[in-house]
Amino acid sequence: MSAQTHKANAPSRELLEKLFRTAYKIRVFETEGIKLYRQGLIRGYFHPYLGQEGIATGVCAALKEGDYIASTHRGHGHCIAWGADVNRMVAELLQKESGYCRGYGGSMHIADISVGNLGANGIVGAGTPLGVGAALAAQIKGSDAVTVTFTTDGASNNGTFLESLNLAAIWNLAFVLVIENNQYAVSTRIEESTREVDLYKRGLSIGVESYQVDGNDPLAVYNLTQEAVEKCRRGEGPILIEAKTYRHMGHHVNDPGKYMPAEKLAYYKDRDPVDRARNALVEMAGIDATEIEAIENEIKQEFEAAVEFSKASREISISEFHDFVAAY
Ligand SMILES: Cc1ncc(C[n+]2csc(CCOP(=O)(O)OP(=O)(O)O)c2C)c(N)n1
Ligand SMILES: [Mg+2]
Repeated sequence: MSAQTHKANAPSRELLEKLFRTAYKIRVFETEGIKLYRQGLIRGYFHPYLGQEGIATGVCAALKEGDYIASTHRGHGHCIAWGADVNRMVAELLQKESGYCRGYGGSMHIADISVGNLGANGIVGAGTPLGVGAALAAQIKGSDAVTVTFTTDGASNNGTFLESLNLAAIWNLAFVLVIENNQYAVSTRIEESTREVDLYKRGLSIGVESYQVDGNDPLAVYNLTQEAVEKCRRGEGPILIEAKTYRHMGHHVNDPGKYMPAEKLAYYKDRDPVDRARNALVEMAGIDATEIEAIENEIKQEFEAAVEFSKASREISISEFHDFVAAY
């Protein structure tokens, strides 16, 4: 049990195109979504996934129908990579009835249990016990489903991290815990919150097979997750994956992120996950610039159509809110 780097097989054009499409779709969603926020159309918080696209993209491409994911407060990318309907996502952000949660949840509560998306979560670290619960249910039912929880460097200092992963380990659950180590919890640098910044080592300490991967390399993330998922389906779970990355901006849309050193930001922007997915498609599958442009235009149009769809949808009303709140 140790950290290992992945051994890449020759990827197919289909896979490379899928990775690029997903990463680019997330990029467009976040970039254009921020514009909607600035226009005052989105209320509440908005935590952009910009710079981290490689992780959701690579992980979700290695999963199949029937599997489960649990997300974080920075969850738009996970939903998109899981195949969520962009119309319903934008509508949710715009507080419209046609949104995933009828517009009552907003950015941090997009979920779709019907397809195994256990949801984004405003409580840091809460997706980990949720994911272990889903993995335990799958084991009891005798299903071969794998559950992936996306978690964060901040959450790795939360008690539920160790408690959940330890239970998954003693029960040999088909559970993959993916730490998106973007090296910040709001403005707190990881070096200020832990002595051991290589977070995969937390798994080793409790006997969990654990790996570290470049989270800005979608293909590397895919290859490693693929191996982890196969092991889980063979009953060799759980697996911990630490994916190192960096945000492209502050913690949320209104955080200028001035505390992020320019040199480090430039280092990670040079290793931009969307560019890497695009380059891989061009270099390994021989796709030309015209084809890339066509894919990009298609994705931008899909987002524009989602904005139109959402604007035309009915706004939620506060009086109806009580219809969806249960008191026991
Ligand atoms: C249990 C809990 N404690 C504190 C907060 C307030 N809070 C919101 S985001 C955040 C830290 C986020 O950092 P990290 O967990 O690394 O995730 P990232 O934002 O970097 O994706 C905190 C402390 C919270 N939402 N939930
Ligand atoms: Mg973080």
